[in-house]
Amino acid sequence: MRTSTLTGAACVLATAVAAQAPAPPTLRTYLDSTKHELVMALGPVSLPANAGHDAMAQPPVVEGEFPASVALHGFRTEVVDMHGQIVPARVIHHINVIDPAHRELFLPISRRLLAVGQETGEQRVPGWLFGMPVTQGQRFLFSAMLHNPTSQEFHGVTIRVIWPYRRVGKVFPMVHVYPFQFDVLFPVGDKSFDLPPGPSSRSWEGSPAIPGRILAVGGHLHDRGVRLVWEDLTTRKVIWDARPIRDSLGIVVGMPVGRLYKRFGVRVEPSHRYRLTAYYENPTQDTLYQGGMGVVGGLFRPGADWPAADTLDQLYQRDLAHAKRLGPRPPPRPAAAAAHHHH
Ligand SMILES: [Cu+2]
Repeated sequence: MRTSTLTGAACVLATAVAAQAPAPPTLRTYLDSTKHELVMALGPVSLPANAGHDAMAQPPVVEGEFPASVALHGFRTEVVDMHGQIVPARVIHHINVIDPAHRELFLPISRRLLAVGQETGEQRVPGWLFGMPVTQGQRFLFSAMLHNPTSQEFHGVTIRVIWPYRRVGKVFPMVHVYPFQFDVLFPVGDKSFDLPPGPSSRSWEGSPAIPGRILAVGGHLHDRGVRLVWEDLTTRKVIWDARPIRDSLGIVVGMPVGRLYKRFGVRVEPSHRYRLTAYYENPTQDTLYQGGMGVVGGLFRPGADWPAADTLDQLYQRDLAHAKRLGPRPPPRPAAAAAHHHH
């Protein structure tokens, strides 16, 4: 009897607290089998008007599990408010989904399954041909960084990452593919860098853990970015050379996508060395704080078994801590740079 009275009191207390504080955002992952879409939905989140990503409460990094064994062949994002009205995609600063059980292709860090910014748009490959297999119960980390450059505030916002899927059959999808990333600020830590006045560039070099073929490639640059070049230094061949797509105001609205599978892909080898260079041109007299990023990502067809993650590896541990936002943060923004336009 005594126990139930105590439970009752605790229950009343919990209800009172819940009435005051907004519900913390939670992640739901489910299959929409009529649309053949796997959905990751995070919410509710409040987005105050005119709020930068460092000025608002961010949803926590959350862990999820894939609800079924399927093959994914694309993704898109969707942001809606509590009434189901579409919220502008500009509120997405970035969303990352990582698979801590497998390593990245070019580094012993967790595999990046998805990295999107506001300009990424919808990406899709033919589902009968290509698919990224995931298994029921497989864990992932979901991290969303939001901001609200608009003058309207949004409440009860849900962020959805929607992946078209196909059941894995004996024949289809014909080719199992896995995502990879290659970032000029590899191996670990924050992926933005300052831009000095005038032309500048950043690059990183590395080799893949296993051989295989790069089947599709896309990338990400910020507004002052002029070019992204990814090359095989051993053969001196350029794999991908892209300039950003801009709107009439010069804002980067996207990057071209290289559908390398149309010419059977580009082979990469552990014995070769690869380099990615991001070129920037800053027309102002000032250093642009955290104004640059340079990354390519795409689909890879392994030519050997994909190695499991070595969870004791130093880089792996530092990267995972950073992904969970436990690692060191970038230096605070200087007051003079506060008005800088980000993404
Ligand atoms: Cu960026």
